Amino acid sequence: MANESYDAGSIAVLEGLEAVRKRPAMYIGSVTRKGLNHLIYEIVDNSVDEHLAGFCSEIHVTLEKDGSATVWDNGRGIPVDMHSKGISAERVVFTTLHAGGKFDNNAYKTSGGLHGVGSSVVNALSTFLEIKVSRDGFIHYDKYEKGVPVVDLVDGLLPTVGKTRKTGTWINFLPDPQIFEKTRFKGSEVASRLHETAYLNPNLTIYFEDLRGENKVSEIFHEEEGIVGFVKDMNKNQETLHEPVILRGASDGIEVEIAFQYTTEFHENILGYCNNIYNAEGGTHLTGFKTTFTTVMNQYAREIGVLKEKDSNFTGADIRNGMSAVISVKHPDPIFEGQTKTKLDNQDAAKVTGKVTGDEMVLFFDKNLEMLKVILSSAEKAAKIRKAEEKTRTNLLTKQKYSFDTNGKLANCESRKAEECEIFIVEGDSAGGSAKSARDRKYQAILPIRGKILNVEKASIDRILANAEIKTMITAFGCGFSEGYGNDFDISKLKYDKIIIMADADVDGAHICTLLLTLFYRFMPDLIFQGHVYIAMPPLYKAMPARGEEEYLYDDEALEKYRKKHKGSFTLQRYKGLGEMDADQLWETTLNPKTRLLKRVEIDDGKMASDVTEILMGAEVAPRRSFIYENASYAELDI
Ligand code: TSJ
Repeated sequence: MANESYDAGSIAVLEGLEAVRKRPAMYIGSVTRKGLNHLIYEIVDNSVDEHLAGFCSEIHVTLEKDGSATVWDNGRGIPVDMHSKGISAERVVFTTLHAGGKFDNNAYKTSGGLHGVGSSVVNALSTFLEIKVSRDGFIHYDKYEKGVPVVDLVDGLLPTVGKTRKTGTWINFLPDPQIFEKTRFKGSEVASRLHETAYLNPNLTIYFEDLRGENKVSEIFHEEEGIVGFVKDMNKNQETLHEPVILRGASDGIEVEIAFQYTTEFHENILGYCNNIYNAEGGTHLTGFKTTFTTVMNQYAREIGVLKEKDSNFTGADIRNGMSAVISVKHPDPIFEGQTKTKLDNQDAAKVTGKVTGDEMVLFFDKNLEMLKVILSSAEKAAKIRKAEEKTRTNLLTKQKYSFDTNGKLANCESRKAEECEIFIVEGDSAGGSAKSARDRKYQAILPIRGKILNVEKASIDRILANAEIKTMITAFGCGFSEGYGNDFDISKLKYDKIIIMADADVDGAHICTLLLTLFYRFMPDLIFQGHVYIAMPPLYKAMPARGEEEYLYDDEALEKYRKKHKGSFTLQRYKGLGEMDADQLWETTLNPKTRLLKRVEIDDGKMASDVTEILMGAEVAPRRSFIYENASYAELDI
């Protein structure tokens, strides 16, 4: 009997993992580098859970020379004893989809969204996965290949490979190149995510090593100040108005922690987390915080006379003008919704976050009147600008309705099927002109923009909307914009599947990219989050060999490679800018989906999101440039 049920069980297991290998994207979101890095986060999240349960203080993450990743912790070690199915509990963890339930060891599982799909999915998608569990005096060993166990059990239990007094879990796995388009983890992104985890878990120390390059990378993330440190990090290149404030509290089994600090900047930057997961689309915790914060601040403003009886209230956006904040909640049963399942949906999270915000901010500001005044004067400034420009804005918006599609500069495409349409935003009139004649007018639209668009980080919303280039863009995309005075953004109305920024590969081009990405990120973030924004990579050179085919080279590295490979003589043509290419060349190199090179812009975690604004704003051009090209990442040949 026992044997029969074991066989039945193991067949079900294999079918389960086979399903993961057949449709990996369903389980990890994508098989690009983003999905690849997710494998590491899936594993690390298990160790973080062990930390939250109170048993683990260290996590070590190593990117190995052979392309595999090693993760180990000093927790209790995955249980290895006999599970009810008649096999080691460890086998159940690695071969059952959503092995959870019985093994849930703490109240705040990092489940929901793309996260928490678990170790079995990583196992299924790895060429091999090796495990050592230190527990009960022994080191227990197991190994899988593409999810299938290759170690013989001893009386249903794992073999041991040594004795130890310590406890913990060690695993090493190699992502399967049959599954993933890219199998090289992106070190900087993994490090950034681990740093974020350290900010959210102040008693945890995370050791990160990247042994793959010439120079070994080694970093230790330990952030005793927690999210206060996170907010300081967000504001590190900004002028701040006060020391960060921390508000903490709990109710109904939900824990809330909020850190904020105002800067002289002209916008808000508020990051939400639930159970350590970044909520790119925000959600109820953010709403709860914002609503209460606005109400209480307006009450204070009247109390101390910043608002007179006849004055109308500050808007929420007025009050949050210049605010950087991190809101971290722990919820026993989180529900995520939204386009990318990254929006917290629990109503009780709004209630409790609101309550903690109200109670704690009153306790704080009653004792810190000076800071209260500084913050209210920032709100006053924002309100003044808003009022002065509100009228103009009304005019602009009505006008905009009627100017729809009549803007002379947009060369629209013929197709109205959004899923096949592309819009190129082209720097400069001459490049715009060539692009217009080179394009496939059936599905490619060209929108030339002149000179430099406004720096949206520095300008008020009204000036931004008054800017001709920006207005044209918003109108062309068709889905409105969100921020501040209402949320009119509707991605379902987007008229193009791909929005492609086409700028020269020089400093000015990088600047244009920066400004456009900042614009999208602030006012149409879903365009980026849902993968609609791309950067065209025009080649720097064309190599024309005496014999053989000519080849476009996209960077200096490619040129080096070419020089090494081609012994014979060749002519090298260097493109200075898009404007120099004729229509045929432009088609071949930048427009033709069969031959062009596009980079999709992806912003994954909250820390990176806050760094975007930060890095994009920094005064120096060089780091910006490298930021764009590294983090507008995942160069994909779009064939
Ligand atoms: F993802 C994974 F399974 F591969 C993995 C899990 C990888 C790594 C590096 C660590 C872990 C992990 C799991 N660390 N700590 C744990 N803890 C447990 O699984 C555990 C330990 C004890 C008990 C208990 O009730 O005694 C329960 C659990 C879930």
